[in-house]
Amino acid sequence: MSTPFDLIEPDRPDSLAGAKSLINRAIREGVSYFPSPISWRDEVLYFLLPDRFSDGQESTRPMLTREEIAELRQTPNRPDWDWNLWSDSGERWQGGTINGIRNQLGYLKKLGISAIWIGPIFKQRARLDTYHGYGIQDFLDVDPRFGNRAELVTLVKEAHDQGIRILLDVIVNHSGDNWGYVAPDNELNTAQNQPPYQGWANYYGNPDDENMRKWKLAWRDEAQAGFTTEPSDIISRHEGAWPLEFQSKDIYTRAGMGDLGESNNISDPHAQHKRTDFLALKDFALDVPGTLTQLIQCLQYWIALTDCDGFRIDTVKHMALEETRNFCGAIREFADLIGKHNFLLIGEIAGGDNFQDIVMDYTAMMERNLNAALDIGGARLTLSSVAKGLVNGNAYFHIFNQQSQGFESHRNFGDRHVSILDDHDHVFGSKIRFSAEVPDDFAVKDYYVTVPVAIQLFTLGIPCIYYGTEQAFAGPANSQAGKVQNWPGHDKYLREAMFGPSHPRANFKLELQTQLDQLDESLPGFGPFGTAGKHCFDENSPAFVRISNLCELRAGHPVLRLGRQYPRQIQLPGTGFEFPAPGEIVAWSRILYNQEALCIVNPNGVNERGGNVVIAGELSPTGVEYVVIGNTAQAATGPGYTGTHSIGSKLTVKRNSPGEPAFIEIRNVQPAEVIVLIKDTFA
Ligand SMILES: [Ca+2]
Repeated sequence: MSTPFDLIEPDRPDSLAGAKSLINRAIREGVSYFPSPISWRDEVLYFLLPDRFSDGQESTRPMLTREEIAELRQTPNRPDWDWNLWSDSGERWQGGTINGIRNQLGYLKKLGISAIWIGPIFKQRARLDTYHGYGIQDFLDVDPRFGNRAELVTLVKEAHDQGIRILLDVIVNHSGDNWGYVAPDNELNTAQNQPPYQGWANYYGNPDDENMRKWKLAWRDEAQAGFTTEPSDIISRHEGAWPLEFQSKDIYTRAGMGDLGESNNISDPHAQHKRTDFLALKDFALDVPGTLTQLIQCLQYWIALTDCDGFRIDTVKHMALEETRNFCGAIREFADLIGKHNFLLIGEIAGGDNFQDIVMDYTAMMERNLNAALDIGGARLTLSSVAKGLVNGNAYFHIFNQQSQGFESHRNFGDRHVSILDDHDHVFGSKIRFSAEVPDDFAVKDYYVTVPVAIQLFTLGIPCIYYGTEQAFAGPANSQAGKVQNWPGHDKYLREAMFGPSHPRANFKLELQTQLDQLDESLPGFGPFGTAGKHCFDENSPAFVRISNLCELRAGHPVLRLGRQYPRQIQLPGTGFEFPAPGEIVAWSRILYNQEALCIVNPNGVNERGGNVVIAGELSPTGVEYVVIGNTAQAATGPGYTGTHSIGSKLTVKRNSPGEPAFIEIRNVQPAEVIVLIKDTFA
């Protein structure tokens, strides 16, 4: 039986003919592929940026302890530390690799992760700082700063051996800054980006428009200067774009830089936000026959070669409905053919709820052949606010009803929704993580993030945890943040290097080999909490211990993954049953068949909280018992735990009087802690 390892050739294909040859071999030779899960609702996703997660060298540096982090918070002025240098470093390649991810699979397994979404690993321009991976130059190769194709194949295999799936991050809407626009009579080396937008059907170089006719498209050399208009001049793999087919100017829209947020005519395939370049990144003309097919073949190549389990698809908002549908359909057919019958396709639709509503509903996603969409609009901010006790819990639960489209509780939104607390962009809100906004003097700062993660894990949908969440990454202390330039207004503050490099890679303007071999010793590494030289893979940190406990619960109880979902009213002293004010406990049930699980979080960061929580009276006569199966405070404390609701303890269903709601008495939940109970109807 062949495996993907048998397909690896010494060099990557120059052309799509080479890619198709590998795809055909995979089919002909009957390569054995890892099957898809039956339902992605059973999985817990973890999103990481390959440059920022691990370089595989953590054993050579000390671990940043929680004691050190606490001490840093109490040190407003650090001697020998320049915040501006640390901040500058954040825009550089830090040195994370594919082998680094391989090295940390055990850590992720222990956390309870079952699928990793890896930021784009494809080859970037040699001398640009696109460490995030979204500016691709070679669609058929791995960026050498991340590693090589064989290492990627090995990563997927080793992950599968541990029961972990791998999702690749793919970009179909645009390519990297591989060429520039040259104004009439200008030299090629003046090739520019972002000339003014030209509306449909015009474009730079259009022979039918007098003002556009003389504009040229110049391919960039290794050092980013325009050097030729002729594809035949592109020799080095660091020049122009690859594969060969991507050296045709006809597959690019060439409309210049327009408004990415322009929201008129969202369904118009020729709207400005569909045709514009993405800043310096060049829009693909997916409406030109052949372009989409070529991109599909590139990505089928990566499925055949790596045995990956799904794609997160970038910038879907900027692709027409038919283009997304055809892309996803073709990917899905190929995956089906090779035995991956539930290949995951998640769309990123930025731009807020105006756009989200178009795609974040059930039928619109089916129209696009997507499995699910990332919930990065207003819902992300609502989740964060609910978890901080700033708004009523119902604000979050209401979103599911809004988007149920008449499917109601038995369908709801389930596996069509990927919940997000933090990510690498924060399209809305401050560019800092949940934990960064928690005051330094809160005792719960190192694990407050357990609350939103519990909401993600135990509500409808596929939860996605952003790397560093389990370490409560928070950047500089509150007292130091004022010294950090652009805080909290820059993407980099969401992208600390978890492995804690001492220095970033050599300057991206130097030759690629120098970047691979040397460090830039003029800058500190962009490590977590404003440090350099210490990693943060702490399997005993307060957030890690709690989140791993919750992931284990989720894996062990189908009702927590698959059940219907009901927010629960609560009776506080002196009130009736109602949805309480912000800062009180938030409670909800999941019901599967006749089994009910009750989830309770205390979003109050300072005070303990409790109340009488409604449960499904029709399933539970007075006197029935619920048993505590999860208690994060106890998970963190261990055998010395003396608080309420210890694991295994039971609570009896009560009613104030016949006909009144059935409830159980939840008392003294500590700040930022989580309690889960279950009624085992099968006992
Ligand atoms: Ca587009």
